[in-house]
Amino acid sequence: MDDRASAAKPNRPRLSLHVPEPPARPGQEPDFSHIMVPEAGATRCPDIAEPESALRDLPYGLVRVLDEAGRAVGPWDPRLDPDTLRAGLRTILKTRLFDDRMFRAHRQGKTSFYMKSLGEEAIGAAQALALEAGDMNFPSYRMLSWLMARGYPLLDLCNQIFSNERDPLRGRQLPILYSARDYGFYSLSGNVGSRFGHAVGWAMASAYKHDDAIAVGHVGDGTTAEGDFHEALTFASVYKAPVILCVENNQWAISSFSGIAGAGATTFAAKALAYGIPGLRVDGNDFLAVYAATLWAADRARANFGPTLIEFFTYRAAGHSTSDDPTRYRPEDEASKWPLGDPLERLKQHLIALGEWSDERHEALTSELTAEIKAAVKHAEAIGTLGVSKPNPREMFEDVFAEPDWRILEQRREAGV
Ligand SMILES: Cc1ncc(C[n+]2csc(CCOP(=O)(O)OP(=O)(O)O)c2C)c(N)n1
Repeated sequence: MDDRASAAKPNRPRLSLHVPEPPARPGQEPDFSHIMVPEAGATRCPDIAEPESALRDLPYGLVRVLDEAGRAVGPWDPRLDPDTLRAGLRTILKTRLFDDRMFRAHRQGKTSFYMKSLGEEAIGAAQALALEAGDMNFPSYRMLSWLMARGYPLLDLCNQIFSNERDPLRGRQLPILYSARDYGFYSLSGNVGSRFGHAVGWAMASAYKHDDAIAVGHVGDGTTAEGDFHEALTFASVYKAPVILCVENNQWAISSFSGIAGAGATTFAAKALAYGIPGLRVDGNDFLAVYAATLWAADRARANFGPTLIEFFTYRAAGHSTSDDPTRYRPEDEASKWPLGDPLERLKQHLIALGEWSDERHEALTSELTAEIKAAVKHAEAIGTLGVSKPNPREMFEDVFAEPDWRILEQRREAGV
């Protein structure tokens, strides 16, 4: 075959297929030298009324507010008061401590599955605080910090994760696929990408009804390779939906790196250009930058300027889930070398630099939150952990459709409940 091809076209180079490879594999030195980190404050902050045609440099910048010394600098500084900053810190810390506790609970056989958001907690935390109560988040599974910021009860989280008889979703979902409409948190789905279209549809409905609520949707970098991503962007652009579409570029899908989803060719924020909507690229480990970019996009949406695509540039410091072993596909110490640091440490440093926080207060908060989590876990354990107590199987057929569908009726009959 090869011989025939070269004999037929002697002057042509042979084609070669480009298969992207991450810069480092297990056993090699982590290599982030390809990542350009602009100075904090370097990316401009345009007026929300500027047309998309004037914003085309933004997808190639990186909105950063916190500098190396923990100071807030530049035009994107949201000038938050210390109470909001402390609320952000508390949320990030609570999410991290809860994640750790649940990861251990999985190893102890108390739940079947868990996913951490380690390193990405600033995104949900800042957005939950920046957006309003009537707005709706169509989340990815690394958005626990949104629920933490909005005060969702820890006991309900534990009951769902332990799959016990008080599971608020009555066994209809995986342990970490939460649903909490009253907290602005639309049901999660195991089908990655499906929430993007729903976010756009919900936002279109809000505009159609002349309401004032906006939607925010999330996908990971890997999920941008799904058709749902592109369909959602088309609808959002055509109907100028009041929606913020977010890509959490945490560098990895399960074991495939972001290059497999196209990161080598352009930025994820730049995907917005083809749809004629603004794209922002934002330091996802910088609570202030996430807050400011979210507000900017929310203000645009509320003023009928339409959707914004935001790429949050971050790093998934933990494994993909409890089923994953990241040491099989990336250097073990890669997370510690991430050039944009740790969102918890950076916000803590900022508050300390402002004179609004201290190591002692941080330790006291850690103890307080640890005790709160421990109490919720103990309470949920008393109700039951995996396999020990269960919701009544009959309930999984209820509250699925407004009127029970014939399939539901048939399945319920077959199950004899
Ligand atoms: C439609 C669909 N395809 C594949 C999967 C299997 N799957 C679950 S998570 C995942 C990786 C997603 O990666 P990314 O979007 O980057 O999110 P991250 O886990 O990095 O936050 C895949 C392929 C799925 N759940 N749904």
